Amino acid sequence: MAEPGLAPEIAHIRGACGHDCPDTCGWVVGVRDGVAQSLVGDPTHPFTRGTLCAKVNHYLERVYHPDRVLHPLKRVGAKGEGRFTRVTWNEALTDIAARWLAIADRHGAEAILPYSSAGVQGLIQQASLDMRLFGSMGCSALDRNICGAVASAGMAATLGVGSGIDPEAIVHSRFIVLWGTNTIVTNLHYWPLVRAARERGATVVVVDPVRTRTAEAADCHLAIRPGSDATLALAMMHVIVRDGLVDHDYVTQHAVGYDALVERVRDYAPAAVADAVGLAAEAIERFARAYATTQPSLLRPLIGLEHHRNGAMQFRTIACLPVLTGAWRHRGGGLARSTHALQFAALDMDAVLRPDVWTPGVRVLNMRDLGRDLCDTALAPPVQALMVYGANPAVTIPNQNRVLDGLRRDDLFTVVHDLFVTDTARFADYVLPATSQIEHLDLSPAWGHLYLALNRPAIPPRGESLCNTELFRRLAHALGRTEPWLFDRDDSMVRAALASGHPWLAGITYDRLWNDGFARLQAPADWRPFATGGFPTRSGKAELYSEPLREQGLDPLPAGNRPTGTGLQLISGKALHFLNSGYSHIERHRSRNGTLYIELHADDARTRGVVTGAVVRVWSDVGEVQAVCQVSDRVRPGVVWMPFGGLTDAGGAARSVNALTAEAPTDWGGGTGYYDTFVEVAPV
Ligand SMILES: Nc1nc2c(c(=O)[nH]1)N[C@H]1C(S)=C(S)[C@@H](COP(=O)(O)OP(=O)(O)OC[C@H]3O[C@@H](n4cnc5c(=O)[nH]c(N)nc54)[C@H](O)[C@@H]3O)O[C@H]1N2
Ligand SMILES: Nc1nc2c(c(=O)[nH]1)N[C@H]1C(S)=C(S)[C@@H](COP(=O)(O)OP(=O)(O)OC[C@H]3O[C@@H](n4cnc5c(=O)[nH]c(N)nc54)[C@H](O)[C@@H]3O)O[C@H]1N2
Ligand SMILES: [Mo]
Repeated sequence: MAEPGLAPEIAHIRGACGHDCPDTCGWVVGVRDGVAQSLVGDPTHPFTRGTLCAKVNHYLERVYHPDRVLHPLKRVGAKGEGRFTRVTWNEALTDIAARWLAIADRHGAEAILPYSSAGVQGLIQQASLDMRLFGSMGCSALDRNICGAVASAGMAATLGVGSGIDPEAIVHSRFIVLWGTNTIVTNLHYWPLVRAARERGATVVVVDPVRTRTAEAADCHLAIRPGSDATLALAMMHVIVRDGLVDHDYVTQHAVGYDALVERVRDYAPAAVADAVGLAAEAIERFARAYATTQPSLLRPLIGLEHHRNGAMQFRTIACLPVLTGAWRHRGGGLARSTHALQFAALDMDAVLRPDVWTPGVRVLNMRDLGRDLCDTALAPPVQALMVYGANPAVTIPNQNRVLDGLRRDDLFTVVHDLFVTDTARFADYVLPATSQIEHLDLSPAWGHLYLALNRPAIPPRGESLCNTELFRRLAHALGRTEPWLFDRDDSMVRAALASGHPWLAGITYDRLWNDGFARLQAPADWRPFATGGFPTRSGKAELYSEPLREQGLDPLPAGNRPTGTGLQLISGKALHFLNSGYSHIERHRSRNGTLYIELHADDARTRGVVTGAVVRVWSDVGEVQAVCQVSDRVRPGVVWMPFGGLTDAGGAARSVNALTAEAPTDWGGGTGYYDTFVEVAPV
């Protein structure tokens, strides 16, 4: 209690952003009387450096937004209508447990599908007690591969893993390729490191079909045709082999399949593939030579290459480049992608997820196919109950119309746990209130760097909201379960994860994180994972030729196989003021992106008779939306761009760009080719 007449003291509490983003920023929340007054980037966090982003600068508006769900809600209107009435937690939990038990009794527990993604990205709130509960019940499992899995699987075919070097080592690089990633928009806190490298003499090249903000800020932008990156990489290898730029010593010692690769790249002379790639042969020649002769050289891809039907092959192929040039030898050389695998290898994940209590052999459903599976009456057993948390599949999964048809099913019992009545929640039988990141405890392993943060709760849960772990403890209780591992406390799960004994966690204790907020994994200062080989592939070497791929009936060699279609190729990228579908219903953010729009090249606009500002019809094989037309020189002819997020379309319908995408599977890795969508555009 403060002295009378003095302002009550503000407490400053360290935490970390829980959004699905590579940056996982450290933040400091100023709290008075249980109310958050301020939230700023942690100035002591080396990656955050005291700044947040266009979204999280206004995070407290999200926390205190009038539309936040603060009590359990039960549906009273039709599915999709979004009419609910307030009920007690007891009523909601009792009914949900009874419905689940009845469904499991009648159809088997596999008729229950838990569906979650990285809406809250952290160790225990993202996945812990939920996995134990649903796993032990024998519910259907979910294959989560719309983000990162394809890239990892593709890279692993060449390198054995989906992770590369410590991204912070980029400051040592002299030639940086930001390959299918829009750093300034999606990975903002990485940009100062790119700039630092540049100040030390590095050249920055962006490979992206769209002239993004990042492309504009680079030394060179290669506006490639979408999906032709593997072809470009093979042409680069052609030049590298032809001009004697191969690090033979490295390749001989640490790679297999070099001769077969040389044979393969013969057909990929820059002049032969220039059209397919959409770049001039001389530009490819110059790029290849600069890349191979400037060391350390670093490739930095994130998601852009993965959301294609040939997504895994794109990653598998570009991962061959630093092997041929021996870039892995150098500090700051090689490839830097997600650090997810490094963080999770250090933590004791089995202690958190407890796979030992899961029912073996349960059905696995791919999140990409949610619409198809919900609509499939022949599925045995059919999905009768859906529990969505930390995800908004009505907006984010391909073929939105099919997802909505599935959610509309009268005999489907749907529960959604979220902070807001999302487009998915509008179809729920129960909407359960979730805490925001400043209301719960979590450990935050980042996928864009090697810092680990402890997110301390700064304020009590608002209203009757519950964090994910507490929700699953209560659901377990309502289901009549008593096993102690379904009721583990949040801090004990974090402590257990930190107690792995992994050398990179040496000295990183719960108490230290509680005081400092974050710690850097204890990777060696000059960590070069593959400087002397040691690739965790079957052969123990980098696999330029892959026997495991051949055994799966796939091309054992890198290949340029650009998916094609008729019409305009639609890229639907991340938006500056949204976090995937998040923030799009908040006016401040929405007004900055406006109504659904489409950018297209002047030539394509002319032949279709559409002009800037006009409302146009955009359709594909699976759906149609209305969008505001924006003639733009950011895209090349044949390519169009639309923002991804939960915008209403220009006709006022709650349709996102995923009304146009189809559930096209990737070559391997189980993902989907969001960006291999072909559309036509016409005046309304
Ligand atoms: N502001 C903001 N930040 C975010 C997010 C957000 O929604 N908003 N989402 C977060 C999430 S979940 C993720 S996974 C990351 C993703 O981060 P990024 O990978 O940077 O984001 P994307 O927009 O998916 O794709 C990056 C770029 O790939 C390009 N691209 C598409 N197809 C191709 C291709 O065939 N070849 C090449 N070379 N480029 C191609 C696109 O034009 C786009 O500019 O961002 C995270 N950060
Ligand atoms: N067309 C197109 N589609 C895409 C992409 C694209 O580039 N183009 N990108 C893809 C990518 S990379 C990704 S990662 C996916 C994202 O797909 P999703 O994960 O489905 O999307 P989000 O919008 O991030 O949804 C997260 C939800 O979690 C909620 N949430 C936040 N914190 C909590 C919490 O503590 N508890 C609970 N229960 N809920 C919480 C948020 O309010 C939000 O509604 O979309 C994919 N879809
Ligand atoms: Mo993602």
